Amino acid sequence: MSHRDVHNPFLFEIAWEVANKVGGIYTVIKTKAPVTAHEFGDRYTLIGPLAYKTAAAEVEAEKVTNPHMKEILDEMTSQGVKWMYGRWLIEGAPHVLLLDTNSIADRLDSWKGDLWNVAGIPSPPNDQETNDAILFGYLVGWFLGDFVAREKKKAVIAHFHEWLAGVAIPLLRKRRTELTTIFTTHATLLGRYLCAGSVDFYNNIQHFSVDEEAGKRGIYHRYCIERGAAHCCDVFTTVSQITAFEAEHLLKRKPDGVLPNGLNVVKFSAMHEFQNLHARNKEKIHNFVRGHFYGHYDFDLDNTLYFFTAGRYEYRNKGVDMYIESLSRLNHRLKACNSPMTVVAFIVMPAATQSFAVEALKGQAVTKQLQETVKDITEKIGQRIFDKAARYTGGDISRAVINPSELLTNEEKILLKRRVIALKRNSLPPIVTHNMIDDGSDPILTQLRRLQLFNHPSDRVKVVFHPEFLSSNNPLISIEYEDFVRGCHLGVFPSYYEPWGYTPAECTVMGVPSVTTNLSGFGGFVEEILEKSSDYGIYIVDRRLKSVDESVEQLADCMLQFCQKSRRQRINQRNRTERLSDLLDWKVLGMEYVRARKLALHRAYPDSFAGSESGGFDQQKVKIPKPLSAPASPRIRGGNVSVDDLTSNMQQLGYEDDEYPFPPFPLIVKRPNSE
Ligand code: U2F
Ligand code: UDP
Ligand code: G6P
Repeated sequence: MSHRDVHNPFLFEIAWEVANKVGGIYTVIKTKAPVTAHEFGDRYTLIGPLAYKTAAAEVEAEKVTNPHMKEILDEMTSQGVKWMYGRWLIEGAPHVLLLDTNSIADRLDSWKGDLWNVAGIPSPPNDQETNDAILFGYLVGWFLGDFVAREKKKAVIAHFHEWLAGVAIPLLRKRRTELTTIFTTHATLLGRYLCAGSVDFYNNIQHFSVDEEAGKRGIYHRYCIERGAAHCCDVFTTVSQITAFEAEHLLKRKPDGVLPNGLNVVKFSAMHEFQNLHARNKEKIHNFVRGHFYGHYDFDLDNTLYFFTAGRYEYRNKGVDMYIESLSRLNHRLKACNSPMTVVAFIVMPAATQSFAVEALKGQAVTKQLQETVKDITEKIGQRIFDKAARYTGGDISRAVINPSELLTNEEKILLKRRVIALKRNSLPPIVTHNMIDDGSDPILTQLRRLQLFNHPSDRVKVVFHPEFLSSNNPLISIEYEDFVRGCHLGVFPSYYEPWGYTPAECTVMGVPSVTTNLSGFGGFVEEILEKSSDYGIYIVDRRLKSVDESVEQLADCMLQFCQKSRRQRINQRNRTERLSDLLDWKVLGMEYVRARKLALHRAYPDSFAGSESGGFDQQKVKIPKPLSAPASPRIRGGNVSVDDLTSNMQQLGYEDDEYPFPPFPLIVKRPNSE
């Protein structure tokens, strides 16, 4: 390759979820944008698909100022490609280029033929997702190829996320396009499919016949795209050690490094503000609970804890099976020890529904009516007390004070009784808030019923399955997901397959304790850096070395211990949890992306580094912004090291020219009993 300026490269980041929310990758790109935009400025452009429904709300169109890009896009327009260029309306406001795959659908067949000839990747006719991936890949390949042909001075990095954006990688490699590519996979297709079935995944990972397994599941062509991208990129990365291990065996290339997912951490100027937010949002959840449990609302909200799990509905992969089983054991134990505590355990996972359940809506309505009646009456009582007192003109002062027995009028008493009678109910509070299409065979409902978690008054663990994501427009529980998390006490995510797992990480930065597992990318990450993470409100259930039954037991124990904490201990623990948020900030974790890009540049443009001692690299150490320091920072595994020390240690992580330090991943999993 010719000499190019590797110190001020252009960066293109390509993903199906750019300005297009589907799953966790959207969170990755969106939250990372501020640090990357800060580093690259106008040399940074994100490329995604043009989804007309959402694009207008996500992106503000602007003129293309880069002359090369303008020429290319004009040319593409003349050939029928529709696109949108602008600023993504998020923090950091990066440039985005959205390409309309439908506008060029007439080329699909010829591109499919080409993909087969060039890369040996087959594509069946009716897989819409794959068709989109191919159209998108060819458009991206076209754009980037033309860009490096015009931009001759600066190096160009193209960073692709997930197989859906991966088609361009083998094309660029085959065409010897003068740029460097990074491919980050956020899961493997085969891993996700195998785990969702009843396979003992981690013990057999070395032995799967990958082509055959992909073929059996009808995803061979997708698998080929993923594997092609992994093998043709200059630098291959995943989001966690566990996914790196998985990729090595299922995609047959050992990743060059791990890029853990960060978050854009917002610090409140007053440390205790997040605690106030907890109290305020908990009040909103209380309101829902009063309504939902009407007629059976005999427990004390001051001694009630809110647990929840949330995410895409992947029953086994997200560990919902384990969550419910452990809740049942917790229920028995709380009963056995006569605990004063009640746990309300939520499951927030979208599933197919017809409507809200009438019983659930009725509960909210009757309690709201009662609340309004009580509010009306108390206002009137206040007015009466005031009137009587204000009329005092001297003499016996006791006559100026209303007689307590006359506080309520007869009409008010009747109205109040009527409202209270409406609270009587013959059924138990429902375990699910909606009418499910699949009521009879839904795995969550089936297991709740099997374990008889029916919200009986004697149950110390109550359950509420909300088969829809939360939003403030919801008539039952009107709250945004983030506020709901803040109002809860414990997030429980006992995943079996979880390449990263944003949900427990989000809990952490909001100062909400959570449970994860050592099979999740996030759990592995935490285990590596913290000595005793449970002290800081991150409980890690062992799903590697323990049988299913032992893991369930461990989770039940951990929830029981949590129930035994005093309010003061909970407040204290939340403070410690929140302090870990610096570790998850992109300002720190973004450094891994910096290193991956440097490695990619070095591999693709070795000539541009010639002449300097280390193969041409800046010897300058990468600087990590110092996190907020707070006294008594959490202890890091391996000794007396604080979070602050860790971040400064990370500053010392020098970059090795051509090698990405990749710690070995010792994964030993005990065979589960009941699989
Ligand atoms: C990972 O989560 P994702 O957000 O990638 O999960 P999804 O968006 O649901 O997609 C998972 C894969 O399944 C594919 C999709 C992805 O490759 O293209 N897929 C599909 O084939 N058909 C569909 O209808 C929907 C999706 C990971 F699981 C988390 O742990 C991480 O936190 C996250 C971010 O790194 O990435
Ligand atoms: N989430 C949401 N609304 C909800 C529940 C969850 O927006 O009611 C989000 C949550 O904030 C998280 C994402 O869904 O960002 C789930 O990401 P995770 O990495 O846990 O799993 P993935 O879906 O990527 O496998
Ligand atoms: C926050 C608030 C406190 C409140 C507490 C309740 O810390 O600032 O005023 O007492 O939450 O905590 P709990 O764990 O019982 O919900």
